[in-house]
Amino acid sequence: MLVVKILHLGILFAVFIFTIHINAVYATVDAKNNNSSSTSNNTSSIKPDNYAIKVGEGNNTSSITKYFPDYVEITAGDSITWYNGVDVPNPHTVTFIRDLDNIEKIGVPFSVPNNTKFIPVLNNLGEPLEEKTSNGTKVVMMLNARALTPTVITSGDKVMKLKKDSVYAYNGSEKFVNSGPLLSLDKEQNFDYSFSSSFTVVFNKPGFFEYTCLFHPWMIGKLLVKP
Ligand SMILES: [Cu+2]
Repeated sequence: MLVVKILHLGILFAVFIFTIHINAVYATVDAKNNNSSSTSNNTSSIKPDNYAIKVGEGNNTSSITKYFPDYVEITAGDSITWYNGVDVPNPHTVTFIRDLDNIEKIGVPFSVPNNTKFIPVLNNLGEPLEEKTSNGTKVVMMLNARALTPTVITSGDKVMKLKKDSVYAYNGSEKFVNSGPLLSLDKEQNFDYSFSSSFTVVFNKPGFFEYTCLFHPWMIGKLLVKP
């Protein structure tokens, strides 16, 4: 029962914490090819391309939770830079998840001794979302740093923290590759934490890959990396 509640809370966190979205039907494609190349010739003399994908679109009345474009074909060695395209501080992530067991949710439960006291630092504002259990511990919901900062979890379960606005070389075997929340440039000051405004991934390994947004799991992006 508790587990069900906690799972539910995790979903609530993801859906609830940030702005409510109007998932409007919209189909503008805004692919920018920063270094356009007219050939798909795969010789080492061809300079890799960098593609830009806009993450979300909209303003203070309507927000579109979609990647623009949501499908691209690139060549091994190319890179993609994702950036937030919303006019208001509305965060989205770019998150590659190898399988469902590897999802890192925004809010996750932790067990602490029952007598643990949480002391607010902001003018006595706030209190932890917690629940007592029968075994002398309590369960508190915490924000998950792996969801909220640029993070990679390798196939060997090594957790790596990336820098803000990182460039990461994806090898296709990672369990979890996450941009953390991306915010439009100049919108970062709306939060107490310094988020990224872009995330760049270099794709050296051919394959078909999908990614999503941890806040809006219905946002799906796909890409084909050709040899
Ligand atoms: Cu999103």
